[in-house]
Amino acid sequence: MFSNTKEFKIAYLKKLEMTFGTSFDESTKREQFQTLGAMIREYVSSEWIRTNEQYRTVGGKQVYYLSIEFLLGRLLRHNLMNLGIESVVTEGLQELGIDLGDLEEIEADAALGNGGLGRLAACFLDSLASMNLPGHGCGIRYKHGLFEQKIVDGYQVELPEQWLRHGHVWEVRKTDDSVEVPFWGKVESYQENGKLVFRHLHAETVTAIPYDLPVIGYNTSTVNTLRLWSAEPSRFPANIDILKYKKETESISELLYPDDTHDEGKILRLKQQYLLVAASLQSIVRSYKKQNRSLIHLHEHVGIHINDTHPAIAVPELMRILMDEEGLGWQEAWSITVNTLSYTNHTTLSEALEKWPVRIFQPLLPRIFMIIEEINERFCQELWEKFPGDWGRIERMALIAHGEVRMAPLAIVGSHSVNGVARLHTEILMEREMNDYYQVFPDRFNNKTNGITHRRWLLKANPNLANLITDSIGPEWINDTTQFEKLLHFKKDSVFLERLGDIKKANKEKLAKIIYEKAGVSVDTSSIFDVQVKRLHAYKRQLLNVLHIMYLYNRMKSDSSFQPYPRTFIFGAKASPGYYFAKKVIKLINTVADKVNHDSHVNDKMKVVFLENYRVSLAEDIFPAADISEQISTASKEASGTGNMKFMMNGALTLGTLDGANVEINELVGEENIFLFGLRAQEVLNFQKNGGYNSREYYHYDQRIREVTEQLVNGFFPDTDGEFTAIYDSLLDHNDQYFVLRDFASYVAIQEKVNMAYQDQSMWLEKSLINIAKSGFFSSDRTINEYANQIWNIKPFKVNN
Ligand code: 26W
Repeated sequence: MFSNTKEFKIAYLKKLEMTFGTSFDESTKREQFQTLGAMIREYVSSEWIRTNEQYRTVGGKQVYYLSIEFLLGRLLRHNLMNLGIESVVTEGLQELGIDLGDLEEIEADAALGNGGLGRLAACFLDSLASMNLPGHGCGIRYKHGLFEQKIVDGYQVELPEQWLRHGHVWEVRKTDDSVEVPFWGKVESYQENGKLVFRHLHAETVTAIPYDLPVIGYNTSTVNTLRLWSAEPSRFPANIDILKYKKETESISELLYPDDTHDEGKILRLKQQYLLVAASLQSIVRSYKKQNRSLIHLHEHVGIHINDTHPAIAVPELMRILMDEEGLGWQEAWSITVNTLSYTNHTTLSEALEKWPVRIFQPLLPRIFMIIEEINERFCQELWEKFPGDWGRIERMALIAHGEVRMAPLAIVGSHSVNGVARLHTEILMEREMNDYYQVFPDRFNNKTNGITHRRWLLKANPNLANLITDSIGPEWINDTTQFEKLLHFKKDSVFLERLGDIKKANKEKLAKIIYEKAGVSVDTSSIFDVQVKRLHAYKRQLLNVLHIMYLYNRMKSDSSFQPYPRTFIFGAKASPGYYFAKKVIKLINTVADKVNHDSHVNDKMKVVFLENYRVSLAEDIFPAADISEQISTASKEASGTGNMKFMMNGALTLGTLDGANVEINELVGEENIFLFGLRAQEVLNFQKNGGYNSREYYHYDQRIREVTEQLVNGFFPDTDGEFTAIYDSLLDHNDQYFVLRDFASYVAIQEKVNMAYQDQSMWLEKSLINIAKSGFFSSDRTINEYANQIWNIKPFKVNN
């Protein structure tokens, strides 16, 4: 590349002039950004080609991670960092009078995901490449990513997201690798030299065009690929309405479905899932065959991972390819399929489990449906032999029942591995949600506790802390986060702890500026920054957080002796557009913020901020500035959480329930370095199974609860009558599904403990350091290492230059 700023400047200016035909002085920030992006992408091409070449020629097994979401965020500084040229480029640009930060701001987030599942996929890609593991991503190139959120008069308003408006510097369109994907039509079967063969007739085909993005590993020559498919009209079939066909076809990759826990069941979503799966599998098998290996050995050279049930159609699609296109028999095809596929479950929420009505599924995907019927037939036969006469079990476990195709059972039966994303979650899957399948396939179930890429969420997002760590224990942690343990040596080192405190304070100052710019609220950076950022969902209990704030407000107003340590409550959350309750909670948070922030009796001690349009690039400014990490989901509902890990790695203390990965955070840091409260998972599951919870009791016995709930409907908030009735009713009439009132008292108590603890800064900083030191386990490098060794059986491969 360019080893010094001089070389960089020459190459950069030449590229800019060549690309935009404009002089540097005339060039716009966007032209300057696109020039730099294009330079990097072109530069990595040779390593990219070499990586693929060597994978093809000498490489071992490769894995393809199929995900309907990849929440990538911005890639400019991340790629510069992984290429080890961040400083030469920063200085080179400086010498040209450009601030790299300004160019960064130009790049739109690639928001091709909703939340946890999509961001996990992005972190996994970074770990695979940085660990020289042959692992690629397969996704959809949505024209519009997750909507842009505007808060208007306290309400969420969704605006279409336009990340591709100015093109996308990182992608390469690979037209010649396009694939035809058939929809509709019918299947005809006939004998051919003694074999039953199937032909898909009168299908409406769509052309899937791949756009490839380089996935650049950290400080290595490995460049893996993220292939994003875009739907385009294939050759225009005769006698159809061209415009309708064109619109319908392109609409398949037009938009990311903005729901992250609610199965909409829309046919367009099913088309998206089949486009992703059919295009990916056809292109995977096509490049595999180029290696002149027999398909009999496919599973020894290719692993295909199903990220939740959204790509579960991979099971019948691989069967279709192996049988209909490659001529294998059922049994052969089935064992290859099971050994090639593996599946991860990310949620136990019933409304998130995908079930496709047969009346939608069968006409759209006739051949695929036939194969699922056969898989189901054979599976139920097996069950009958294992559990003769046990109709109930077969009815519960069937892949097709009550006119629906159940996608989770399909993924389980068709995969050799089924994993949960945190230990508690996997236990709940094995003992409850998927116990029937666990009994039949005990060896398939395993746990892989989630992780995050410390390169983005610490090295990039919090460079001051990263430097302090490197100064203290050396740079090895960047490739091996178990090194963090060495930081424990400094837990009594006041100089070190003071630097840690200064870094946190500086990050809080930086965030305070953003809060003032974006939300117009001035916050006190010496206050406790208490942060809850994640999708808005009832089970994540942003409502509990805001009811506590109302309680504090009431107390401050009624009891002048009540002087809690100053606190700034920061929220960031998008609600699925159709999720009425969630949107009401956003309105409530903004209404409370308005009241608190404009009340001079309290606003020197308390501020509430709702940061709009929470996304990856904003999150990178929030985690480094947090003191308290709110992880307060109803126990048993949050499969893992990954925000909790990002806060921990940036020195925030977790305030949470023993849910998801909080359980493993607690085990690592010890309960004196975390703030736990609330019902345990077992208690919640028992209440759900056996009843016995009556929220009205807590309303009656706890005056604090009565006051805050009544304030939702008694005009406490001016001209909002009826605005929050739905919330009020959910708590009292619908018996508070997520135990908000049940956990209220212990939440207030633990918040009081935080209040006291924070006032002993040296003790607080020691706890903060212990959290950082113990966060190494939550690097996605550890997680991917486990997937590689225990599920995919892939080995690191050093690409040599
Ligand atoms: C059908 C609609 C839909 C869309 C997305 C249903 C479910 C999803 C995802 C599975 C929801 C999700 O993002 N789950 C989150 O996954 C994270 C990564 O494993 C976990 O850390 C979170 O706990 C889990 O809620």
